[in-house]
Amino acid sequence: MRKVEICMSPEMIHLYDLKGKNVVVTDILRATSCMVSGLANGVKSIKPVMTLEECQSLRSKGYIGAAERNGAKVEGFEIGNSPYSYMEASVKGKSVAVTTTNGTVAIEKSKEAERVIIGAFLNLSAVVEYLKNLPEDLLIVCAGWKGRVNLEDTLYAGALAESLKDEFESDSDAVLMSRDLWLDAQNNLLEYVKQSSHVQRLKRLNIEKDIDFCLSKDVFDIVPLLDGEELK
Ligand code: 3SL
Repeated sequence: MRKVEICMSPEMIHLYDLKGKNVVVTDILRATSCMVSGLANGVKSIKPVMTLEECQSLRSKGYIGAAERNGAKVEGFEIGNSPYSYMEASVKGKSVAVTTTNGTVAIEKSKEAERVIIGAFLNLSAVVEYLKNLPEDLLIVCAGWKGRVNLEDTLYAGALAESLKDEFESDSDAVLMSRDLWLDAQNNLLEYVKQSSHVQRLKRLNIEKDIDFCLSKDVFDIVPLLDGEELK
């Protein structure tokens, strides 16, 4: 049987062997939710980059620049990190270059994997069905917050591991804990996630509707994959 593990923060990724595995990267609030929303709504491709400078220089090559630091849009870029910006008509058919505080770091650190898959609640079932048909072991990488574990990514990891429990086995405590957390929270996800530190942080930015949207399940039926340097 295939195996599933959960890396609760990109700071712990050196503890895992990524080679030959499928990695699902998740940053529920909000980077991977934005990526899924954009690609499902006609964004041509998304190039995750680590720095504001790289993102800025890609703008001169025709990319739409998306930049977020500490939850806020960085001045001088077209869009920030709201899933609604990724669904605007102005980004349809365009390539987006994106840098965020945690999500793009998690993607960068996952690049050695066989496949890098972008996961969010918005495409949970699509990712589950996709993974059922692949022979490799699975690692779920949570973006967390500045190296620390967070609630919302852990809940997603638990939801994914729980949905795949008949196909993927695990002897990992991270999987056990995340699945239990998900089972406890699943019927009241919004209220549960409201306790999280990142929701408190984002509240100051008045983006409650982003949070509601990012916690919606199965809105989109796509599975974004890293193809070279770009998500498609
Ligand atoms: O850190 C990230 O990658 C972001 O998703 C954080 S925020 O939701 O834009 O605050």
